[in-house]
Amino acid sequence: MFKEIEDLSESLVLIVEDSMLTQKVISCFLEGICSVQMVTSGEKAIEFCRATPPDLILMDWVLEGMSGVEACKQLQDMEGLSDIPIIFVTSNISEQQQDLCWDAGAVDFIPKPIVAKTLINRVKTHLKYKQQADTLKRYSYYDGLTKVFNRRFFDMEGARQFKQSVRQQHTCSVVMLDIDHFKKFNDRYGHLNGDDALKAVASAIDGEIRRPMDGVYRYGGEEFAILLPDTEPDGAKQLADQFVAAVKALGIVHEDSDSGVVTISAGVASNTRGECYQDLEALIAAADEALYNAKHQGRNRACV
Ligand code: GH3
Ligand code: MG
Ligand code: MG
Ligand code: MG
Ligand code: MG
Repeated sequence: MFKEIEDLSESLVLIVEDSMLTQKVISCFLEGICSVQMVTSGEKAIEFCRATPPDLILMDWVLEGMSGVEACKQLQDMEGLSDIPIIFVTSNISEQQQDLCWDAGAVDFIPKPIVAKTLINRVKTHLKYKQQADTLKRYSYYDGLTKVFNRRFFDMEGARQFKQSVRQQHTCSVVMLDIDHFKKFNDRYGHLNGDDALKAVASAIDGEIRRPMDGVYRYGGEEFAILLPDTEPDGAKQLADQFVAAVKALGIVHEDSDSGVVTISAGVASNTRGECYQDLEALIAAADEALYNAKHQGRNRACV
């Protein structure tokens, strides 16, 4: 779910520097502005970024083993790490070195000996840019009302995951959910209460998700889709039953619903070796058909 960020103190800067003295100087200048982590080589920087992608990297030029430029190039080519801004920190930077630095994908450089104000301002500027870029990215992937992923991201992620599962010959599953008699809920309790119910339903569904690769998406008005990579039909059905139970357990009063509270219906479909679909659209159509059956069998249930 989407979370807002406010200041730079939560931003993480990785310092790649083999001189203890320079490490101390930089971390002293940045104290109180952002959090700072140190590594002493390009190899360790890559390892660190894989586990914990920082918001900014301050990269030394001359390092033991891989050079700073080489580490910068490798990071720029790695999936999910290419948007981490890298600033070189280096002495006597020649015109040729400046060329190399830009070509490797750096966003800036800071000359040594380090001037405190220059370091602080460049770091602050790039952290703010990074934060704004991250925020925009989040806004473009999340639904404003329910804070789960939006339809736009579903179309991107769904297609990518479907192709990946076919390539790896893994089963992937999708669950389509629809709130029962939601028009009547709006008619009786008003649109604002309808919005609150939608938020509560989204949050209840999200609360059942345990694996980081599983995602909840607002597919349409009061419809949600859940993408479950590497999930067999039994597991997907079990999770769908959990969604149905979790929403009912919210106990949101709905006098025009059969059970007296807000409920959902769910349809499950899986792309397996035995039952394979041509594309994501075909898989969704199968889940929609199952959802239709759930509605016709009396709602408040999940069907395969
Ligand atoms: P069924 O059980 O067959 O799904 O009936 P239903 O009334 O839920 O289905 P229908 O598709 O007829 O109505 C969906 C309703 O969802 C209508 C619409 O007003 C409501 N809805 C869609 N998006 C929103 C939203 O963002 N906020 C609110 N409050 N209501 C929404
Ligand atoms: Mg060095
Ligand atoms: Mg609907
Ligand atoms: Mg509905
Ligand atoms: Mg089937």
